[in-house]
Amino acid sequence: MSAAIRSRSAPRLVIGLVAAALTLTTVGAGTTASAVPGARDRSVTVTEREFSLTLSTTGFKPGTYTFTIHNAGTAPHGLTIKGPGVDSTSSIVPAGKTTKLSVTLKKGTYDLWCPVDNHRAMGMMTKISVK
Ligand SMILES: [Cu+2]
Repeated sequence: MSAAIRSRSAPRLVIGLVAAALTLTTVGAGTTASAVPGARDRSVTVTEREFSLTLSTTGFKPGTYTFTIHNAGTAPHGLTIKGPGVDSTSSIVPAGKTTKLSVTLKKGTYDLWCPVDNHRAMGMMTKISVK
């Protein structure tokens, strides 16, 4: 009987170790990708809370940007970007979580807002100018 119990718990330990190894591998791969020499780092962090959108960058040039949307509030939020050639909406982010949205910006003006309920009218909106 005791041998059966032991053999049942052993695979669980192995699965735990494999999961830990996979997590480390994923983190390592991400770090390597962003450190590729010559790659342009066009990333913007959007901090969202009730009820504001704050961008880490205000100067935009034409090109592809990855917006990292961090929900620092207590309600679910998201991000819509609309302007020349772009009409994209991120997934809705639960409180404390982060998601990403990549868009290619051209010269012009883009509106950014939270598409959840009436958050846009409550102040979760901003404009960016791409020059
Ligand atoms: Cu919102």
